[in-house]
Amino acid sequence: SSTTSSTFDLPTYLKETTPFIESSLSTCLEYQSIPQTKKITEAMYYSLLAGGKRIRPVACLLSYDLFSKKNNKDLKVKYETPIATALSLEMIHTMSLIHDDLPSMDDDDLRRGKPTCHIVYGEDVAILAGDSLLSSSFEYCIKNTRIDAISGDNKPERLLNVVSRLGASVGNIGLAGGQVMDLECEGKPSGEVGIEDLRWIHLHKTAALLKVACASGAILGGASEEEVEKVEMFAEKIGLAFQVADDILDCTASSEELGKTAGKDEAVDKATYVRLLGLEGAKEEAQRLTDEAKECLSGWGEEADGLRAIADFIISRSN
Ligand code: GRG
Repeated sequence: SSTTSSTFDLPTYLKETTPFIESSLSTCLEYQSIPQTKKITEAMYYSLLAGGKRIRPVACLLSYDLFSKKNNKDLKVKYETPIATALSLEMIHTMSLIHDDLPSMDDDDLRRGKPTCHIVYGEDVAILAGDSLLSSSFEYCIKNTRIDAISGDNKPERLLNVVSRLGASVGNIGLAGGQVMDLECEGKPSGEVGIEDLRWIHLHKTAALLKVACASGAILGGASEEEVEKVEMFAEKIGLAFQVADDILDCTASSEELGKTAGKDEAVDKATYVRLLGLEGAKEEAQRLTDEAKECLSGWGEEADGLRAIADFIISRSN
């Protein structure tokens, strides 16, 4: 594994790009003119703007950069084509977090250090805020993607390709399917859940959205089908690495915070990478997946350093 020296500096990129993503997110839902929609829209914005790493939008924009020739200083101009998709991805991600935290799912009171959507707005409104974020994400993507500015041929087809992939990533062979398989496995003793089950869950719960993030950026940037596949394979590996890293973080955090979480689901017999592979084994697995991810980019030079930096960030992050 080599972290070769690169001209791309991820902290600098994030310092410039995250505020752009967040300010665009803060106006993506319209409601001022319709007072009846105040409550649901507030609930949607509450979770959308509650912080978070914005990894999926960033992955989409960096994937776009790999193919687009646009290099404007002004991010509004540089990203006029992929920004709508990047925001849609964050809306979908936020929906999945709101629903994941519900009493009938993980039953969490806190997310990103703040009370969860259902704690603030009630379970009924939280369910509807999630549903609404999901449908608004498609509307937003279709209405706001500057199709005229797409590079390459088949402009409308590229947008249709993106939207169809977004849909697939949420459904029964995506987020929702991964979540159901996760619930099924939680009902079993951890000894009956194997590494392949865990892989399937995380391929769908976590990697699916990162895959469409990278694929859609590439598609809008003008990538060929083969190029899209390479970027997708990259995303699949970092999606899995992300989850292995999460299990490692959970394990190291819960030994520090023992007692705080006792009685919650962290304490129950649950299959995780750390449990199945051991802490050292899990660390090796995360590194192996990151190396494999970078190998998918071996056909590119320094123009892929942004994506390589994301891969490194995912396993070295602290939250
Ligand atoms: C309602 C159709 C429908 C689907 C939802 C609840 C659900 C089905 C799926 C659960 C998906 C889920 C919560 C997956 C875990 C993904 C994950 C790794 C979340 C943490 O992501 P980060 O670390 O979070 O990027 P931040 O806070 O940085 O945004």
